[in-house]
Amino acid sequence: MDFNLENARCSINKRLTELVPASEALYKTLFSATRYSLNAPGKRLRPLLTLAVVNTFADSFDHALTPAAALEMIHTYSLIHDDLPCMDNDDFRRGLPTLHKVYPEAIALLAGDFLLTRAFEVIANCEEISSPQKLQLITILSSCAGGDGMIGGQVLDIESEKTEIDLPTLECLHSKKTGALLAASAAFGGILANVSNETQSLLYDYGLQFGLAFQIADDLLDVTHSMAKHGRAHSSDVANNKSTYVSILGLEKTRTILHKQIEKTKKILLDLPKNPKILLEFTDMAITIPAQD
Ligand code: GRG
Repeated sequence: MDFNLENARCSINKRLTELVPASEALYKTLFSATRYSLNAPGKRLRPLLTLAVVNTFADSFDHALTPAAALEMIHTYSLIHDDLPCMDNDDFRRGLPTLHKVYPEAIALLAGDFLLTRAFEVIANCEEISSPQKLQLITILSSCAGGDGMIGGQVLDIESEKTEIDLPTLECLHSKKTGALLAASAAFGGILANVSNETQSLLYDYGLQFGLAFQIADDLLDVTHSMAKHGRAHSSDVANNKSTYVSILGLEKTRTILHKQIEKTKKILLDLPKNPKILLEFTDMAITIPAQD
């Protein structure tokens, strides 16, 4: 079975537009603000990961589009809230001014809340999947996006600002903040393809390890891009005194552990009961290894 990334991305974008349509309701500002962030050019990695898993086990991913779109809603909510002045206070996201720069801050906060709520609503109302599948999706999503997942990771991140943390603490922080939602995305694919419990646990682990590799690459890119552009590290992580892989390990060691982490991630795929070609290619596409200078 082939997986066409661009077709899959178009299908996700179309479903997102259907699930959060333009509205003429009294509170239409909420819908237009939400669509501003949702329609901005994100990579759609989390829903794509779900569809790539489904296509590894089945011929069609159509029934998976709404749950996959729900993952993008949760991710977009986290970005909107993360950019707010009370958190990272960022001015740009996905190449555009952040939502709170274009709409009032309270509307940005509420657009994030709306996306978080809507994600669970669209799964609960999805007609293409069974009730047991809905329950499994909601259970894993609430756990991975919640206090012991992404939100917990964000709290660890905030509390580690301006303090020096060690590598195991940084890894724990990122496995929750970034890894948990990617683990949920891979697990969503397993649930939607009705895989065995054993395969499901491999998929979850793959998503988690993929998340760590993705985060290490993101830390590296942040530094290499800002060095190339400004001649110094110039990111909000630096501005907020946050520990990163590069600040703890330095550039060279970070490159080395990125390569090791990518290998560890791909190795999990070799134990799947199906040809892992789509997921191996997805991993290579999604994790950019910055060029050495
Ligand atoms: C506010 C509850 C709450 C959580 C925020 C995920 C997160 C936690 C914050 C986002 C900030 C950040 C830089 C996280 C690291 C993971 C990461 C690189 C996110 C960006 O994901 P991409 O690259 O973004 O997939 P696009 O825009 O392409 O979707």
